[in-house]
Amino acid sequence: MSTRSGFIALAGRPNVGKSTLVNAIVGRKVAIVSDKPQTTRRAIRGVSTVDDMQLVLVDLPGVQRPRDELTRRMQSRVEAELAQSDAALLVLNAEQGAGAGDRFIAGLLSRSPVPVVIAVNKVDRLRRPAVVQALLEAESLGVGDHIFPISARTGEGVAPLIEHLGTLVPEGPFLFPVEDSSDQPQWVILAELVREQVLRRTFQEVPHSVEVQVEDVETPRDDLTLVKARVWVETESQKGILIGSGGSMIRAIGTAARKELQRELGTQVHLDLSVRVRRGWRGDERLLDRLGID
Ligand SMILES: Nc1nc2c(ncn2[C@@H]2O[C@H](COP(=O)(O)OP(=O)(O)OP(=O)(O)O)[C@@H](O)[C@H]2O)c(=O)[nH]1
Ligand SMILES: [Mg+2]
Repeated sequence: MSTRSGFIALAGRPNVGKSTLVNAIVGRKVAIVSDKPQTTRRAIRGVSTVDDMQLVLVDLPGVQRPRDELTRRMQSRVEAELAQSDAALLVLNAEQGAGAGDRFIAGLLSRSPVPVVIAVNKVDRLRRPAVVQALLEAESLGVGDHIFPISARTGEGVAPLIEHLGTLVPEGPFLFPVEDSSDQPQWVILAELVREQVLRRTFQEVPHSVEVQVEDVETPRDDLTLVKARVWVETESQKGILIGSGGSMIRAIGTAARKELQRELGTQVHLDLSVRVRRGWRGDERLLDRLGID
């Protein structure tokens, strides 16, 4: 049987639904999702293998103007991944049409040699005439021969998109073992699931100031995993917010995160969470290296 396999890099502004779409195509949660912009910080490869076709979806941070070493690394990662992929999938938010940020990204993509496909996401939020309007705006970006209206949340329109992406990857051996769904090491997956619960419960600058590091994973029994994780914040007041009055916030984060870790690991989980202040961690190159953000 001849196989096809290749990399599809997702580009788009923060919060348009790139990670939700990668999860929908892979069929399981490989990337965390939140309603806060700049959720994704690393390039995450999500793998979908169906019959003789393997698509490697490269989820990327939303394209934005860098503000510090963290966001500088995120943007240079986006450019490097786009250059190395077989195709780029530009994701737009149908509710917002095509704005200046989208035009900037379209410009980047039009100068790259890879084929571009556009997914106009979140059509579940719109009536038909508004969807048509969003598709016209997408077309006006002048990149991409194919435009797909989709909802990553409901799955509407995702199957034809997958089928088209399959025509863009070359014949060749699978790039990942068929049983794999992601390239992320376990300690990163676990840390991200904890961070997702922090993002759900925090606002304004706090989500951007939080990073989670898993320090230790032990399996004393087949049905029990001990996970020790550290939540980094930048200021004492953020630490206070995350701990909450009488520890209520950190308990809520811990309870919700533990459920997610149990789902991921398939065992009972004991989660030991601590909150630490590290001023300016977003500019700390050594810490970013250790966190795998490169
Ligand atoms: N209604 C609706 N909401 C969606 C859809 N896709 C994503 N969302 C929501 O949009 C928000 C952002 O989704 P993400 O997948 O985290 O977006 P992203 O593009 O990966 O964002 P960054 O990682 O910050 O660049 C979340 O609240 C999602 O639940 C969709 O098809 N319909
Ligand atoms: Mg994302």
